[in-house]
Amino acid sequence: MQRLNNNTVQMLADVASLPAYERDAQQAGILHLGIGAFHRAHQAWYTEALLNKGAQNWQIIGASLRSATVKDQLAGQDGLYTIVERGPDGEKFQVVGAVKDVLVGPQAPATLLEAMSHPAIKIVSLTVTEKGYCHDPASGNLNASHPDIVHDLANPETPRSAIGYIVSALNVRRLAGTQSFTVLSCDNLPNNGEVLEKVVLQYADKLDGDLAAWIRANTTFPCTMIDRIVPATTDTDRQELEGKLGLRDEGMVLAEPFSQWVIEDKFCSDRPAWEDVGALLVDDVHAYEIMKLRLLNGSHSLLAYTGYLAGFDYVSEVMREPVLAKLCQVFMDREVGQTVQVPAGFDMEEYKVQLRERFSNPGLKHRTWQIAMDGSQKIPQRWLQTLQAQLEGEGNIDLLCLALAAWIRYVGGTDEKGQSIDVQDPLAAELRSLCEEHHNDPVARVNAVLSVEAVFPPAIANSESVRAITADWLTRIQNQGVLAAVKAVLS
Ligand code: CS2
Repeated sequence: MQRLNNNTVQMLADVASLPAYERDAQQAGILHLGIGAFHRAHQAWYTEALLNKGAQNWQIIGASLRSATVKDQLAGQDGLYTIVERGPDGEKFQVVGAVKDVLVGPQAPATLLEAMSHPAIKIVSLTVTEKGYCHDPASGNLNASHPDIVHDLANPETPRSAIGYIVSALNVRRLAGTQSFTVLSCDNLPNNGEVLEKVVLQYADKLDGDLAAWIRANTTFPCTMIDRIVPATTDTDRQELEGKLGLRDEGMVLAEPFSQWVIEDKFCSDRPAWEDVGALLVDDVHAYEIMKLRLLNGSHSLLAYTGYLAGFDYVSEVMREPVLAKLCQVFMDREVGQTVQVPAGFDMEEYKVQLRERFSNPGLKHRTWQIAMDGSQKIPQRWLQTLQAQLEGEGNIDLLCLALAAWIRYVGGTDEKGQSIDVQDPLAAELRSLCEEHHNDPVARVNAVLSVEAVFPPAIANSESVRAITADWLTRIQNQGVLAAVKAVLS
């Protein structure tokens, strides 16, 4: 089967929208670290819309900091790939040309650093997931004993972490007298720009105080809120698309129709006019971030752990189970919604309904297991800040504690049928051994897990009510199974 590439792309003219600009006449203006499916369906999609409208020199050089998978996928395709946008009523295909090249850090760190240091690059953006920030999620400080940070401080010319690459590239620009680039975090962290700025400056300070001072004076780190549901692509997806297009596309991504990008307008260099293609450029992203992280991602994680334990593979299946759909609604209405300030012009009730419709989209096979990954890095901003706000306001915390109990049950590593769970989490081993140590005692198990300081702030770890309600849920989940336990409370 022929591959999608410059020579074959015109064969798709009748079924897909294609790049409407001269790709070879464009320079790259953005270098993106972490070119996974999410970036290709989100920031690259916005940028493509702008290139299609005639914008110049904003193509993207993508970089992977771990594997060569995306490079290999796009190598035979001249960087072209298809976005399959799938809603409840059908699907649309768009071939995207925004990605000029893909580099792989571990294969050639010097090449990646050179690309980042090129004056044409105005923005280094990143989606490296929560754990890619090498920080302590509870305090926001750089984790100086993180193996990649230890390595990068000793070998700044061949870094491994995003932080190491950013600081070394900024150093090259400083020494060459080149203008700084803007560092644009696009990960699901609250105050993502500020979190990144803090770890970058703490890291730079350890290398060279003058460099840290130069970064402080010359570089900006806007905050962003990013939103689009993009499940990991599977081989079945690729095969299905091949049947529909008559071409093989190894780099395809699947996404829902909905998309949102809110960006703090704080760039130290030129930027694309993303506001012309639907992004919102604002002075303050905070309210949007909180709303999205607590309502969307918070509910997503709740559905992922309870749904996985109840035996569901996909989020849309979880939403078809009335008990869990109701749980999601009550969680939003009674607990999370209480802590969220609605950004101007937003209708919160409509937003919550829309979220549940998005979760129910049967066209997306979004695995509960995928969302359940890296819980220790995700739950602070998804649940714990909400929990803290509810504790301070003496609000309801029952379902937040249920969420915690389901997570504790999950990281124990065995599901309700006795099958082992492939728990993917930087703290997986520690969490599992805490659970095993207190296998027969839910109260002790909850106390032990809540004492993990990298995840739980003292206000939560020491809260008697959080401990008691969570232990109670864990006992009920163990005795009755998660569905029956939830049903007993919500019906
Ligand atoms: C999900 C997110 O995997 C996860 O943890 O909650 O990737 C979610 O789909 C996106 O943030 C939606 O914008």
